[in-house]
Amino acid sequence: MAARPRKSASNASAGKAAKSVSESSAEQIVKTLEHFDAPAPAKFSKDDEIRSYRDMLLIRRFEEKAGQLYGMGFIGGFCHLYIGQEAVVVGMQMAMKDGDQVVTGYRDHGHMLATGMEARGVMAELTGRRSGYSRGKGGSMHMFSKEKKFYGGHGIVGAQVPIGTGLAFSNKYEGTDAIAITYFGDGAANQGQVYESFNMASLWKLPVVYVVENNRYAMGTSVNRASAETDFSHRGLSFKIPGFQVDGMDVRAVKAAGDLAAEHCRSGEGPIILEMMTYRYRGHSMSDPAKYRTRDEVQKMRSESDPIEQVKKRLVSDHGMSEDDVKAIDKEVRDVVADAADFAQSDPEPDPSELWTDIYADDIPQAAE
Ligand SMILES: Cc1ncc(C[n+]2csc(CCOP(=O)(O)OP(=O)(O)O)c2C)c(N)n1
Ligand SMILES: [Mg+2]
Repeated sequence: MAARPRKSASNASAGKAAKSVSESSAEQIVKTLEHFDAPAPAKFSKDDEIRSYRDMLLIRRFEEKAGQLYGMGFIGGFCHLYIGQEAVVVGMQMAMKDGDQVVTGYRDHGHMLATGMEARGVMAELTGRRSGYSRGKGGSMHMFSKEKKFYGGHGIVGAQVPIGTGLAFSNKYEGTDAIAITYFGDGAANQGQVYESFNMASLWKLPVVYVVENNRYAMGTSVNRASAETDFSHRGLSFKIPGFQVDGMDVRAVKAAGDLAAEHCRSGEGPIILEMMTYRYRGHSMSDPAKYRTRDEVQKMRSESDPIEQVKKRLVSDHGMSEDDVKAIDKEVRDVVADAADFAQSDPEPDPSELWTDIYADDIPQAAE
C-alpha cells in the first residue's frame, strides 16, 4: 500500500532554515519531517464487525469482572484496567499475521486476550492461582505466552520498548517476516530508552510498529503537563521514523493503520509509529482518587466515542442484526468471563515449594548443580 507523504507549513519552514546549512541536509530534514496521513477507516464485512464486537466486549467484561474480584479481595497487588481502550488492541490484532509478536506494559489484560490467550489463565493469574499463565506467581503485570507470541506484561514504564525492538532485531536476524508490535503509553513516551530504541530500529530498519497508546494521562498527569511535544506521532522524526495519529476509539481506523504499518515494516522500510488517540474510563490503577479530571470529561467520552457502542450501532443499522442477535453475543461473552472468574476462585494456589521454582530459565545451569 502506498503511504502518502504529507508536508505541513512547519515542515516547509524547517526545510528553508536548513538550506543555509547545505542543500543535502535541507533535503534530509524535509524528508525526515515527512509523515504519513492516517488512512481511511478499513471497510468491515459483517464478520469483521462481529469479530471486533465480540473481542472488544470480551475485554470489557473481563476487566469489569477483574475490578469486582479486586474489590472483593481476590486479587492482590497492582491491577490496571484497560476499559475504554479496547479498539486499539483488537484493531491491531486484526492487522497482524501468525508469528507477529506483542509486547506491552502493565495495562496488559486486553493485549493478552486479543492475542488469543485464555480468559481462564489470565484471570487465574490475577487471583494468584496455579493454573495462571505465570503459575500464580506473576500477577497482573507479569504474564507471557510463547505460544501466542505475547512477551509481557512489564511493570517498568518504557522497559518494553527496547524489548520490542530486540524482538524485531531477532526477526530480521533470523530472516522471518514477523513484526513486533510494541505498545507503550504517552507517559512512557518521555523515557530515554524509547529514543535509544528508535535510533537503533531506524538505523537497522527493524520491523517494529511502535504503538503509542495516548490515553491523555500518565497516572494523574495529563499529557499537556508532562510533554513538550504532545503530538507523539512526531516523536520519531529525529530518527527518520514516520508516524501518524489514529482514531483509537474506532476499531476500523486502527485496523487500517495497522495494515499500513505492517506492510511498511514487512517491506523492509523499518519502524513506524502509530499514535492511538484513546481514553481510559477507569482510574490509573485500582487506587486512584481521579482528582485530575472531571466526571463530565469521562462521561462525554463514554457517551460519544465508546468503541464498542460504535460497532453495536453498525451491527444493527448496517448489518441487519436484531437486538436479540447482539444480546446472544453478549451472553456468549458473559459466559466465558463467568467461567473464568469461577475457575480463578476455585483453582488452588501454588504449592509453597513453588517459591523456589521458575526463578531461572530451565536451560540455564544452576551454579550449585
Ligand atoms: C521507570 C518507572 N517510572 C515510574 C513508574 C511509576 N508509574 C507506573 S505507571 C506510570 C504512568 C505511565 O503512564 P502511561 O505511559 O501514559 O501509561 P498508562 O498508564 O496511561 O497506560 C508511572 C509513572 C514506573 N512503573 N516505572
Ligand atoms: Mg497514558
